[in-house]
Amino acid sequence: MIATTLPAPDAPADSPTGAAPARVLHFIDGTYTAGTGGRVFENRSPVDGRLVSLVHEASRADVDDAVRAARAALKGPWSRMTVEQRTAILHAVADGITRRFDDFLAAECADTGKPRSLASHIDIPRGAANFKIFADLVKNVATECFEMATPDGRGAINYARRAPRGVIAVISPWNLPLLLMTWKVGPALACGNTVVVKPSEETPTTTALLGEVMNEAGVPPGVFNVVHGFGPDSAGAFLTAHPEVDGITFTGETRTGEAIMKAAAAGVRPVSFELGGKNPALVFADCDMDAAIEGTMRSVFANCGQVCLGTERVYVERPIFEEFVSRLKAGAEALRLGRPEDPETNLGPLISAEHRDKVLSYYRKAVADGATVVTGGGVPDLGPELAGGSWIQPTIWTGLADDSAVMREEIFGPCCHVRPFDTEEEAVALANDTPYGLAAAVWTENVSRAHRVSARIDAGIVWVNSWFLRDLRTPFGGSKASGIGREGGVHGLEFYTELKNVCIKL
Ligand code: NAD
Ligand code: 6OD
Repeated sequence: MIATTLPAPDAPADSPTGAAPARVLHFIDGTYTAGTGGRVFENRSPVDGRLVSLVHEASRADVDDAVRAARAALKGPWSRMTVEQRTAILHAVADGITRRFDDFLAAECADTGKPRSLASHIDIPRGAANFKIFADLVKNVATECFEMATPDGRGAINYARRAPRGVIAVISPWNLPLLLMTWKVGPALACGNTVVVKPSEETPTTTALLGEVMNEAGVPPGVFNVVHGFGPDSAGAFLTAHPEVDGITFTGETRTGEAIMKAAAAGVRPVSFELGGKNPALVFADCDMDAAIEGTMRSVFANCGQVCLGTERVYVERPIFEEFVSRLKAGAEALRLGRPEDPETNLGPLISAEHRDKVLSYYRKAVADGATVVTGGGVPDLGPELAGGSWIQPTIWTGLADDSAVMREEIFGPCCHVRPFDTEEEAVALANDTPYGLAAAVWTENVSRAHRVSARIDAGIVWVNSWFLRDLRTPFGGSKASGIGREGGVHGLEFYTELKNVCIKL
């Protein structure tokens, strides 16, 4: 078996066993490599701050090597496979993830600190599903055909063909590392492209591990490549600016999307962007209150609030406002913070000390702007063993003005503001009063209202009486500052393939 790790020559002083920490390597042309840069960075556990691994940072030359391998692979055996052969290999990749479930689970929880119960239910199964769904989909995609008249009376036939776009750069975030990376690698490979992935510097391990599965499944060398590093002046910027990259698919912050879009302008390369959100939930007095509380609890606190689709603004119709706030408070206070492996844990830490500083700055801003802190608002004391982790209290506010920073900016933590409304008109206006347009949740038992309100909300995804209920055949993406394009089902084919018209004169 190929190793994602190398023994380190220099065990750091804080290694509890004195053993050398794991090393996370690049995966280029089917082989793990430390690269040429010689620099490593630390990957620390958000649970307790212990060193998880040392990660090799790609130099510009390493990124060149990865892109060169991906370009060469476009002309190799991968391009000569039938769609049946290619998609059979992608099924083998999905099966490989399932077979190595425990390895992926351990790696994902070590990098993110998220509860095992969450990662085993969502992150790892979706890692496998993301290959199966797109493998099955590309076998059944039809393209259009038009017959036309010509002056000589013989006519012509037009038909469309889809070709792979080429070398795709995949830049992924840290919140759902395997899920969000495979959500892009799955369709990219199913369409016959090759990829170079730059996972988040916070969560490199499951992407690195996927290289082993790719080799075991028979994916030809160079089709799937991984380089590690940061964004600016590092692997992310080297990759997105690389002239031999034909398209960039990115999930992350809107501001990073702006920087990547500038890089993509050189050579007019297409982008597919899944960006930030400031998602509203509208809770009408005619809702099923138990379902609305359960769904809002998940949408605010799942993954410690680090879900792009999560709710940060909750609008509740005035007659049920007090009851809703009090039940949400009780739910938040019942959450169990703890280690990933503890089956009782349902709230992990934030991803890093740096991200906790950012979220805490909003906790302070809320108070400075006059919020009522319904619950939380600070850092919990979980004892000396977890004192080095990035823990934070789940938090609920009321009483903020609609234009306060906490109401306008994405926080990406386990927190929300709850505000009353009086009419449907007002609720829709409040929901849309944001530069973002990713997702919204509507809670009502009135079916006409459900259709009416969903139609008027400016967002790429609206859930009614549910949240994060995913059918992978459906379009996924955001409007306004939340993204460009749609992935999911056939919609991703617009980005992952180049559509060509062939006109044949008869
Ligand atoms: P981020 O934008 O900081 O980083 C994402 C990735 O981009 C990382 O791999 C990072 O190294 C890389 N990067 C950063 N600067 C770069 C640059 N200049 N050039 C190239 N690459 C660069 O995002 P994050 O903090 O990892 O993730 C959280 C954000 O992602 C939140 O805003 C969240 O809403 C968003 N997100 C959106 C979706 C969606 O589907 N819309 C899904 C998940 C997360
Ligand atoms: O479910 C998905 O396919 C998806 N892209 C989810 C995004 C979650 C954001 O954090």
